[in-house]
Order: sequence, then C-alpha cells, then structure tokens
Amino acid sequence: MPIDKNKIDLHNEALLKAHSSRLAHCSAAIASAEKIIEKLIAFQIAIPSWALGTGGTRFGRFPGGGEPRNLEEKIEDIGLLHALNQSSGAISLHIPWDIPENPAHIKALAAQHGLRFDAMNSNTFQDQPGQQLSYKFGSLQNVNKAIRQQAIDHNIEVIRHGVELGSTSLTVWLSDGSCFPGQLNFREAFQNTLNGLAEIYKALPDNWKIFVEYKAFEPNFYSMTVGDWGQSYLYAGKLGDKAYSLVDLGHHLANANIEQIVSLLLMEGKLGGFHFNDSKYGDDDLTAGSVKPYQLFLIFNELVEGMDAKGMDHATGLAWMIDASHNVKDPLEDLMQSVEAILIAYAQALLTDKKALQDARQNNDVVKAQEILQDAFRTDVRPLVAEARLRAGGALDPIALFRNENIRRQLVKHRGAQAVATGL
Ligand code: PSV
Ligand code: MN
Repeated sequence: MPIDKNKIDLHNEALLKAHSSRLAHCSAAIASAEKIIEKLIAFQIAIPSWALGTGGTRFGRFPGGGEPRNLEEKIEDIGLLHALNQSSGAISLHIPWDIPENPAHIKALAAQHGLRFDAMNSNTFQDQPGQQLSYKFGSLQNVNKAIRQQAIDHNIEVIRHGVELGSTSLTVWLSDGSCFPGQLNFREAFQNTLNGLAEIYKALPDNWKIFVEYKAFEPNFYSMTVGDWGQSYLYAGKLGDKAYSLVDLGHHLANANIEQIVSLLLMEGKLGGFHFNDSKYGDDDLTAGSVKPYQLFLIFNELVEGMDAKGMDHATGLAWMIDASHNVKDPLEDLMQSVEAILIAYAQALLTDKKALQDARQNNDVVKAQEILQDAFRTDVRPLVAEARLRAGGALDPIALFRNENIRRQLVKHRGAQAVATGL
C-alpha cells in the first residue's frame, strides 16, 4: 500500500510551523544539533520480515487483519514504513518463512522501495512440513550426525538465497539446549555446534559475516548451547574473523548489564549486530524503549563511544535490526514507535558530553558523571529526529499520518480480515 508523496508533503506542511519553533528551541540548546541530524538521516534500522504480522503467545493470537500474505506484501509494508520514516531502509528475511521464489523480482521490488537486504536468518528451531529429520533434540548440537548435517545444509541454503538478494550476512540463532539436568553432555553439545558452525562458516562468501545470536533460555529451560555472550564470543572467536556475536536485548537474564556486554564485545572487535526490543521479564519482544528507555540510552552511549574509539561508521559498522512481536498493537505502528525510540536514544547518546564525562571519571566525580549522562537522557531530542525525517523526505509524525490516511483499514479491505503473515 504505497503512500502518495503528496500526502506526506501536505501532512508536513500542516505541521511545519509548530515543528520549526520546537526545532529552533532545541537547536539553540544543542551546539551539535546539525551534526546529530546528519547522523540520524544516515542511520537505518532493518525490519524483520516476521514482524509485520500479529505475534502471539502459546495461549493465543489476536490478529488485527490486513497482514501481509506473502513476501511481496511484506516488502510493501516495509516500503510504506520507510516512506513514512525514511529510517527503515532494510529488510531481514527468515528462511523458510520467506523464501524468495523469484529472487530477481524480489530484489527489484525491494529496490523500488529503497530497501536493501540485511542479515539472512536460518531456522532450525522448528520442523517444517515434509522435513526428513526432527530438531526436537536440537540441530547443530544433536547427537545424531545426520540431523546435524541437515541443519548445516539448511544454513548453507540460506546463504545461497542471501547471495541472490545481495545480503552479506547470516544470523544463526539456535534454540539448541536441554530442558533437564543430565540430558546433554555440555562439552559434546558445544563441540558439535562449533563443528557445524565451522562448516557453515566455510560456505560464507568472502564479503559475508556470520552473527552468532545467544539467548539465556526458551525454548530450552535448563541449558542453552549458545546461552550468553561468553558462549557466543567463544564460538565467534574460534570460527574466525568473519564471525561475530549478536546481541538481542531480550535474550539476557533479568537485570544483566547489557551496556557493559556491548562495550566489551565492541572492544574485542566481536560485536556484529543488534536485535532491538524491550522487556520487563524475559524475551518479551516489546516495543524498543517502551519499558527501559534509560537502558536503551546507556547501551547507545557505549555503542557510540566504542564505535568512535575504533573509527567505525555508526550507520554501517553494525547490523541494526528490530526483533519484536506485536500482540496487542498494530504491527506497523509498533515498528514506527520502536524506530523512533531507537533514534531518540541514539541522538541522546550523540549529545552526551564525552570530554566532560571522561574528566569526571578521571576525578572519580561520580555525581558529575551521573549528571552528564542524565542531562543527555533528559534532553528532548524529538525535534531533531523529526527534522531528520523531514529532510530525508519522510513524515513529521508518521503514526498520525498512518492513522489519518486509514492505512490499516485499506490494508484490511485489500488483503482481508483473516490474512495471516508467516512467523512466530
Ligand atoms: C529468538 O528468540 C529470536 O530472537 C531470533 O532472532 C529468531 O530469529 C527470532 O527471534 C524469531 O522470531
Ligand atoms: Mn533475535
């Protein structure tokens, strides 16, 4: 459902006066406002192809209708998001949920919407119809060699699809682990997994990266074979230079210090990508910044500082993606909220006074250090984020425009109230 550029322009015209006065006020207080706006324009956050439908839990699913019925419609939805916010210029595919049957056509369609293909994702956590061997007791870790080989072959197949689309990375998330003490030999599970990942690594084209995503628990509840950043880092280190850890914000035990994890992985050159979401209890997959916005800011603070220390480009140095699920919100509105929250946290991190923070640390001035961080966090940078969107050709208030244009109602009319997108 493409949106007419005229509609975006009309919407912006109506809001321009109020926006300009907010921007002038904000820019007067922030010396680096112009630089921040430029960086915000460059920053793109990939949207996963599985986040465009209604998520559910094992207790139920309550779809809102108009969900994309195929990959083409998913690309259209992300194209719409990107037209509205100009910050969602990439799509991440999960195979086999979204197999590009005609890659040239899919690539061309994505390009029409200004989208590139971000990391490809493999799936050895579900059995597919007609699949020969089951992943019930794990995939790469499995005690059965044939099952391990099936999982390796699947990942190589995913790389092949990615090459056809111009993607340059593979994210491997394994649900492998055990539900009960005694079920697994931890070392054997680790070695089998490492050997499998090494086979997959060999199949990576020269310019590709592999991201090893970790998760503390679920669906296995006693042990996970890639359960934390230490294990992910071990695999990535043993695999080689093209292997990195991937941090999904919801994949830690409660109260883990994610900003410290990020800082150290970056320092070691082993942070590859990010899955944004928010949570209160576990892998809740809530809208980024909806529960712990200060944590999101602190993470960005480490990212900006760590990337600058290494001379990395913020926009292209890491793979940025949202990995959320929308049980009670319109998926597109939820994604717009996540993108906004991520950009706000990024802008606030950019305006943190790094020099003053360094001096405060040097003097053990703990109070000052906290003041500096909280001063940045409490600065309202929303006018800068809106200005970046405006300059890039997006809408000043994407959610308002989405609602005023009744886009969901049109999608329901076009695709039907029962249309269901693939995913979890
Ligand atoms: C697993 O919880 C995960 O975070 C992985 O990234 C999967 O690919 C994705 O969610 C599936 O929804
Ligand atoms: Mn994830």
